[in-house]
Amino acid sequence: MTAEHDRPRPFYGALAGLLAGAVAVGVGQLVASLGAQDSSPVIAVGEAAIGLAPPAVKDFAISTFGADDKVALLTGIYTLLALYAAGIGVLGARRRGYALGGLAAFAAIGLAAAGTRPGSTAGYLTPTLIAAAASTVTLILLLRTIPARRRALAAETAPEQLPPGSGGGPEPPPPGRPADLPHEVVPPQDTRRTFLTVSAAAAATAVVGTLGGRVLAERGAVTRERSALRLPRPSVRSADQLPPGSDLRIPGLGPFVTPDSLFYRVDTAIVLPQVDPASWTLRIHGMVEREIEINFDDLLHRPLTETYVTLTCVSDPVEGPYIGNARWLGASLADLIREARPRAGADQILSTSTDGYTCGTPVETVLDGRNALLAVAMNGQPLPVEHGFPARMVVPGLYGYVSATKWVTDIKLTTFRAETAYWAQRGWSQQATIKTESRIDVPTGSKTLRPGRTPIAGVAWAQHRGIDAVHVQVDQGPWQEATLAAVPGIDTWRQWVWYWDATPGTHLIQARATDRTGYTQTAVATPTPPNGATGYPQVQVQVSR
Ligand SMILES: Nc1nc2c(c(=O)[nH]1)N[C@H]1C(S)=C(S)[C@@H](COP(=O)(O)O)O[C@H]1N2
Ligand SMILES: [Mo]
Repeated sequence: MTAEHDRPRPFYGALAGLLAGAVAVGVGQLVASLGAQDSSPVIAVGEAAIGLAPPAVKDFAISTFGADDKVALLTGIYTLLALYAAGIGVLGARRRGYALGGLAAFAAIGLAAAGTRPGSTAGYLTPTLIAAAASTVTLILLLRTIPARRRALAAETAPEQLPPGSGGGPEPPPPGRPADLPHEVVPPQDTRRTFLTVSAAAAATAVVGTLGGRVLAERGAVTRERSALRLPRPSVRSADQLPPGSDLRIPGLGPFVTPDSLFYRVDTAIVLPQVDPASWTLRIHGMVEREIEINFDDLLHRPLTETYVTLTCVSDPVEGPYIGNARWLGASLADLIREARPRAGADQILSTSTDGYTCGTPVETVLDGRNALLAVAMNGQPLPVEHGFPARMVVPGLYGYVSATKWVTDIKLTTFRAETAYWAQRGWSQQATIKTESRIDVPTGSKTLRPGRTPIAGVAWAQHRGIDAVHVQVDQGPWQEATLAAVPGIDTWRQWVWYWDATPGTHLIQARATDRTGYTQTAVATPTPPNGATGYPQVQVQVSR
């Protein structure tokens, strides 16, 4: 036998590391579920990673993974964690110090992430500390009992050849030199059995911790509060009736009102904030003459407006999906701000959500008469939790990151000079009006078309300016004016269609929108950072003979 056989096999080291990592995740999740969800080390690291990602990375994540960006992030974190844990195990099997050092580094990252979560208290450190302790115990127990190749061999072939007097369980090898021990010191079968027992216990802890954590976390969910909520009827203006013809009902064209299930979701929350309306309050303070605090009941008793507004994410690329139109019910945000009597010079409404996300909106825009809302309902139902239950801001005409704060509980009047909100700190523009843009929904270009009359249809938007015209171009031909659908106002997108007499061959179709100020969307292609993508939407189509 060669010296190779004397060393612990890397497989067992890796397994020990993975199990210790799984214990850390399970225990961390379980302990976190008893308090703040985002104090779990994995969640805290994930949310910190979102916060640290430069705009280009955020943009890449959103354009690559879309609404699954959080699943992708967590998958990435778990993959890195697994590799790291396996590595610690393999190294730790050689030298215990490596394992302990690796664990300490892991704990330090978890503590740093959890300790810097918005609103974090000393309690935020508990899940990571307990997880690290459980993980350390697991790893040490497993590393001690890793069956080396010769031991395993001995256990299989000649268990009765154990030296006498060694039946009292595994002796801990001296720290740092487990591999150099003479194997006969540890009874192979006991060792192996211990390794298997500890492994099974570790796996069980990981599973129970993760599932238990999920169950406990769901107890804190506000699903029941949401279904119990009775919405008042709109008192100011009802948008119940859409003008006839607002939906062209062309197959493949997105519906005028986006169903909640298809509505895009963009936010920094890995675990959705669960905000009980019974304890929700909104405070308006800062550069105001009169500080205001209202609770949810106060909010529901205010005059409520219902209106259609199309939300758009600044990260929506040309032809992208991060835009959706809904019917919102809410109180006038402008009235609330005015009641607080902003002081001269206050130009920014800095809104904050329960999870510490911040957003800066120009005071001037909110007060200019548009339907800026503190919304409580979306499409006739209380806001879905992922869309901000129980209250969010909706301001027609501004990208979501500068206007649409979900789970909003704090509004501070300040200046753009004095304070910079979350995404603006990360390189996006402090102020960003939604650009005049359009999208081609049909044809998609994926199917070969038949020659003859074919609808080319899509949506165009220039919220709070309104869409005046959409033109379509085939190859380098003339720009043709599309037919526009009806709209309830100027704050939504607008469907359009142009019927093309398709001719055999390959063609490039482009579109461009013109808003009611007379501005036509630019052909210049720009990426989404720092304030929204531009360029004509284009579809390449094949038409058969
Ligand atoms: N609390 C909170 N509100 C938020 C965000 C967020 O990350 N946290 N993201 C904003 C962004 S970037 C957009 S585009 C809109 C998206 O709203 P939706 O998820 O309801 O579609 O929410 C805005 N409100
Ligand atoms: Mo966004």
